[in-house]
Amino acid sequence: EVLRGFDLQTGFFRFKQMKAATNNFDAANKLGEGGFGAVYKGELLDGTFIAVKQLSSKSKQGNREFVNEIGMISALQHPNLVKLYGCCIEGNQLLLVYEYMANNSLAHTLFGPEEGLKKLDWRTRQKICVGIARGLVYLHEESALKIVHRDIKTNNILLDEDLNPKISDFGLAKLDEEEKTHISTRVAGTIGYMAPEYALWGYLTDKADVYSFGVVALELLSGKNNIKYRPNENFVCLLDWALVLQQKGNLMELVDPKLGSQFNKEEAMRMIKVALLCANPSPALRPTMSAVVSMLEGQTIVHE
Ligand code: ACK
Repeated sequence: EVLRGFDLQTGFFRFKQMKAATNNFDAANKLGEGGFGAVYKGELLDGTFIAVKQLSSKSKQGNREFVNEIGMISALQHPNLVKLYGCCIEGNQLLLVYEYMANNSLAHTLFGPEEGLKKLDWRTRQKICVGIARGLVYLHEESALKIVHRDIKTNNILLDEDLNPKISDFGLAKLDEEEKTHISTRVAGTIGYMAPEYALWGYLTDKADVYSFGVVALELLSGKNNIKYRPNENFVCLLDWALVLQQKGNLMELVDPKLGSQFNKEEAMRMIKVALLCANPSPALRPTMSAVVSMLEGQTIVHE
C-alpha cells in the first residue's frame, strides 16, 4: 500500500505533505487533544483520510514516549488496533500518521451528544466489547512483544465507519517482562480506570489492563461514565454502585435505559458479570483476556 507523501526511500512521511494534507494544521481540521498534543484530520492526494498526531511539548518524557509509540505500534498488526501508517521526523517536528477513524472515540460516542449514543444499539455494544477484548488478547498473549497498554479507557478506543473498535494510544505501553510483572518507575494511566495495585504501588501486570477493560465494559453497558456517574452521595463511582447492585441482586438496573427493551437479558447479565470479574480488586483473581473473550462469546460459563 503506497500512500502519497510517504517516502519509500526513507520510510517516513514528508512534513510538507502532512502540512498540505491537514490544510496547514488548520484549527478546523483539529480532531482533539490527546496525551501528546493535538490530533488533526488530513486527506492525502489519493483521497485517503488520515489522523496526524503532533507532539506538542518538547519535554524529554514526551519525546521518549513518542518514539516508544512509533516502535511499538509499527510492530503490531491487528483488526482491533489503530493502524499506524508511518511517522514524520523533520527538524523539531514529530508527527505520527494513523488511519482515520470516522466515528471518533468511544467516549465521544457514549458520553457525547445524544445522536452519538443512538448509533450504539445492543448488538453494536456487544461487538465493541468483544473487539476491545480481542485487541487486548493480541497485545497480551499473541503479539511477539507481549504488551501491557496501561491506559485502556473509552477515550483510547476509536470507532471506524462501521463502529468497529480499535485500541489507540500506545505511548504508555510497556514491554511485559518474562514474569509478566513490571514495577513501574512512573505511574501513568487515568483515574477511574487504573487498577488499584498499579495506582497505589506501581505494580504492573497485564491484569492492570484487565481491570481497565472491566470498567470500560461497565460503561458500555450502562452508557455512564465511571467517575462522573453518582447515583447518590454515597457512591464515588459507577463501579461502587455496581457492587451494591450485585449484593442486592439487582444487576440489571445497570443496563442503559436508552437501550429500551432491545437488549438480550442473558447476554447483558453475562457482560455485567464479566465486567465485575475483571474489576476484581485482586489482580490474581481477574481472568485473562482470552478467558474474557470466551466468556463474552458464551463459550464458557461465567461464575461469580
Ligand atoms: O474523542 P475524539 O473525537 O477522538 O478526540 C480524540 C482526539 O483525537 C485526541 O486523541 C481523536 N483521534 C485520535 N486519533 C484519531 C484517529 N486515528 N482518527 C480519528 N480521530 C482520532 C480522538
